[in-house]
Amino acid sequence: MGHYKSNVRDLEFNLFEVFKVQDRLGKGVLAESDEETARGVLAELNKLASGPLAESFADADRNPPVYDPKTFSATLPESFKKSYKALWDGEWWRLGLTDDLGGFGLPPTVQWSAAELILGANPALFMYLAGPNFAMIAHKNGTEEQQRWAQFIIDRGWGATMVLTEPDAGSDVGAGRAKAVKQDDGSWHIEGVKRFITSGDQDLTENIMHLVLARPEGHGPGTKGLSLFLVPKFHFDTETGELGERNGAFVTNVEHKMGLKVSTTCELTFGQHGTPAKGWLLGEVHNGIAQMFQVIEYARMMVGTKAIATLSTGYLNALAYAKERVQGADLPNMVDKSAPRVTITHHPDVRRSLMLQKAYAEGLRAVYLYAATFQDQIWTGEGGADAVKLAGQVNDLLLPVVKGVGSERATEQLVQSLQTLGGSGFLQDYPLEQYIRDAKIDSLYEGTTAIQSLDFFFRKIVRDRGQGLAHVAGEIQAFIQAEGGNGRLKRERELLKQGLEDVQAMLGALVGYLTAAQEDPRSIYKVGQHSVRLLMATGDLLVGWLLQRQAEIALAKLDAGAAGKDKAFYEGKVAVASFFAKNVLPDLSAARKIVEAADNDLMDLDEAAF
Ligand code: ST9
Ligand code: FAD
Repeated sequence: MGHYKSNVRDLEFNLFEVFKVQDRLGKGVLAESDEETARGVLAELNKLASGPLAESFADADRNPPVYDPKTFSATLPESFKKSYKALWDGEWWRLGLTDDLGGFGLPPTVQWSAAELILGANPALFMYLAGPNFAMIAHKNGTEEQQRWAQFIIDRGWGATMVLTEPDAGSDVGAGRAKAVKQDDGSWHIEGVKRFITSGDQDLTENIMHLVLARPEGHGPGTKGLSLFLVPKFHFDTETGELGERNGAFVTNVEHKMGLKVSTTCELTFGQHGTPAKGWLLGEVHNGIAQMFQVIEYARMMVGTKAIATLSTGYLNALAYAKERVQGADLPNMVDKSAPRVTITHHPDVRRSLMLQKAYAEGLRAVYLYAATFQDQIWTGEGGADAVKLAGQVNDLLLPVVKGVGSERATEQLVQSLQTLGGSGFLQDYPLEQYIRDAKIDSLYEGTTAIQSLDFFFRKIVRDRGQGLAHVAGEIQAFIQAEGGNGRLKRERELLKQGLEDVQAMLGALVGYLTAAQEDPRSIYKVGQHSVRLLMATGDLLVGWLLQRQAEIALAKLDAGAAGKDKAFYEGKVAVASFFAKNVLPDLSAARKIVEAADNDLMDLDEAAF
């Protein structure tokens, strides 16, 4: 048995019973697909993920990539290369592509469900698959000539990277100093050092296309002064794609990390080893940060889904262990020293923890798939221009929740999954310790949680004038008022109503502090102190709501006589929604009180007092 425990039943429940994705299939750009195709894809990929992809997960952690400074190259472990080959040969990289570039014609909801299986089994594999996906973005933004290059990336299976970070430019991308110097032949020479570049080198693909942010000489400061350049590892014949000379972008170090070790994290040095690093301006327009954000948006969704995928397999591993492990007597018999010993699933605290793990694993899965339903709408263009615009706003609003809350809750709950295994969880015999190490990165890269929370409040709510938010709040409100479930889950709906009010009040308080900053600029510190709290509270509200939506469907199925495994599945859905409403949603009232009572004592304190 491999380490990966998938949950295809829950993916399909979301897709076909909750979000009714099948209603979209068979039309327009999705004309070639139907429910059976989508289920078939998940079933096949599940076999691959649980078997050949998961197989190298631990080995590649224990035998991480080796860097050779003489050749500036990184070599990956053979076990991992075998898994990558299985994934590549299965043409799974086509899943994320549009039809014109050879995609499978399936919508983002199905693409992300499929992605969860790869990301849960062996996340670095997915990241090395970036070539075709980044090529699609290069194709969309590129000149006609560059569109041909994008096709080479896809057809020849090249790797790709996103290159923003520098030693002094992490969260603050606009502080980047790498520069670009225009050449007479229309190309550019890139000069500088980039840091922490994922997949910067590997020996899986014949070439790598780096998507690099650099500042053309004379351009202004900040992110708006950056442009995006296509910088290949090897030059290539622009007619045939055949490889030529080595370009001057060299990996000068590979980092030693806490986890996700098989994913190379590289220092990438441009134009400092005797060979110029030639790059080409994407689309021949200076619009780098906006172009790069097309990549970042995809990558943020990917990181959130990765965290949630790991949380889910962590929970299912903990559950399997708990059902087998016998320890102690049932609590009512605790004084009887000869009472029969029971499996730890009998202990209330183990049950509490398992149910909370389930709530976040399944609730956050629903959140990322809910976000993907808006991506579906953008993908198909259904509903016309206004509807697609609104779908874009809602998707933008949800991305920091998927990424920020997904990664934070995964980190927190994976520690609880390990706890369920007791001391055994601390051993490398079980995957939990690696899950924790591999998933910790998710709250850091692609914008830390603090950055997600600022994006959420300032850009996705205030700058959006609350339009995306109003749509989501309207859906939650409508659900509360609809009173489905035939009078059942009434208390849970009341708790959800209170949760919605609490989050709205928190937001109101933060907007108030922002408005007050016009008079007292330091008032904005109150926003900065509580933006993560708002983001996390919104995540809990969405989890609570979507679990209740699922419970309503589950109740109907139970009423209709669901039996066997289905009965247990639906009963679990009702139970988890109720548990989350009663045990987590009330915390939002406390969070609201904290936000409403915010002061600036923390900011007035001398640094020496910390
Ligand atoms: C990284 C990579 O960490 C991690 C690993 C990734 C691996 C990738 C692998 C992918 C795999 C793919 C595989 C596919 C396989 C498919 C198989 C299928 C089965 N939204 O607010 P301003 C833009 S990479 C959109 O003033 P500052 C916008 O253009 C490193 N756009 O910002 C805006 O202009 P305007 C990641 C946004 O104060 C402009 O930026 N690093 C957004 O100048 C300026 O905005 C980070 O993420 C947005 N949310 O700069 C950095 N926000 O306003 C984190 C901004 O006119 N730091 N723009 O529209 C930040 O995000 C900062 O907030 C900042 C601040 C840099 C944006
Ligand atoms: P800093 O920006 O120095 O942040 C330090 C702390 O300060 C954080 O807690 C942060 O939340 C907080 N902070 C910073 N600014 C603010 C603010 N304005 N408000 C509130 N809090 C703030 N980059 C790439 O370009 N390409 C890649 O492929 C890539 N892959 C990576 C892979 C790995 C394994 C790692 C570790 C990093 C990778 N990165 C990559 C870089 C990654 O995106 C950055 O590490 C991340 O954006 C944070 O930047 P930093 O590490 O410099 O931290």
